[in-house]
Amino acid sequence: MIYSSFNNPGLVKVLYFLKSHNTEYLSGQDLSDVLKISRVAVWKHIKKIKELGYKIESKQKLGYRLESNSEKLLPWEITEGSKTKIIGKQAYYFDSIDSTQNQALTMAFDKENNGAVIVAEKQTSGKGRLGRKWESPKGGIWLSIILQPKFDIGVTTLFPLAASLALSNAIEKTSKIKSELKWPNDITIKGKKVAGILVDVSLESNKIENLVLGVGVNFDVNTKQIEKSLKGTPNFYGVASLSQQNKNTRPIELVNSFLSELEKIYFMLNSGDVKKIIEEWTKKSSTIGKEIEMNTEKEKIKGKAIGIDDDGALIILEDKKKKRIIAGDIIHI
Ligand code: BT5
Repeated sequence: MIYSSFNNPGLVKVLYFLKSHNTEYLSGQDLSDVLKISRVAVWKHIKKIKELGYKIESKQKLGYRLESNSEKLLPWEITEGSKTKIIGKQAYYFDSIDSTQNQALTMAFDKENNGAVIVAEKQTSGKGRLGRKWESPKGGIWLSIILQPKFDIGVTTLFPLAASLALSNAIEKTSKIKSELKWPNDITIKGKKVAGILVDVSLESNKIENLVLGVGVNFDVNTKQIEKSLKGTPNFYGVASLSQQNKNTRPIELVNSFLSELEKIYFMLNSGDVKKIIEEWTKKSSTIGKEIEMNTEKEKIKGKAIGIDDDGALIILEDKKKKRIIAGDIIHI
């Protein structure tokens, strides 16, 4: 099942009319007259709206009233709810998909799709970095965003860190939960991973053609079950779920806040303003100041993380010498 923000204009019209009049009952005839659609069409849309998880009270002789919203991340909830200029102005919702990242990658070259958001209720083959597995059952927020940025190729390595900062800010704003940033792009709560970020970049003669940002948030998932299936996988260090900390936030509020935060940061990157992002990332980071270890095929690196460079590289002190780590998985020790 696929819905886009633009292929159901009738349904969206009825829904948003009900939303803006949710203190009163509206008859099928009222809706038909005001919205200039047939009564049969009104009835069909109401039926579909209910199937999508919105609660609509219907009373004989009085009509319909929207009682509550759907918990699904439906595309019109993203386009109508986000206060952004580019990001989230188009959205696609899949009830199930292999990977939103794969889907977004097939759409990323089309200029029309700049800022489009692809959301899935569950992924059957979710991806982490380096082709790893990303567990994506129902209850999480799994989305990818297509961007065609103006910034220089050098900014691509900082972008995932900036995106994780945007997500952490959005979590704090909507749920009042403090999360931490683990280099390079993980978001953690009490040392366990609550969200992961993946960025695929496509280059054309040294310029960024497009960039696909994948975001996975354990919003309301069974952490024990996921942990059981992930034991021993690379970069596994426990799973946290936002719902364990706060049950009152709605997923759509978090997504819309994230899109605003992301766009703010995206515009800063586009205008070359990286200092503030690095400062804020460092403030929220659990890595800086810690002893860390990293095992690569060639060597074992061990030292104290002291900061990040303008390109997002981690600077560590190893035997009093400064070293830059550009990519990889680190362990906090
Ligand atoms: C990431 O990779 O953290 C990037 C995750 C990106 C997922 C999103 S969901 C929407 C979009 N569509 C996709 O197909 N992907 C993106 P990395 O840092 O490499 O971490 C991968 C490791 O995290 C795995 O090897 C596991 O150990 C662990 N892991 C997998 N699923 C997890 C989960 N749900 N919660 C916490 N840890 C998980």
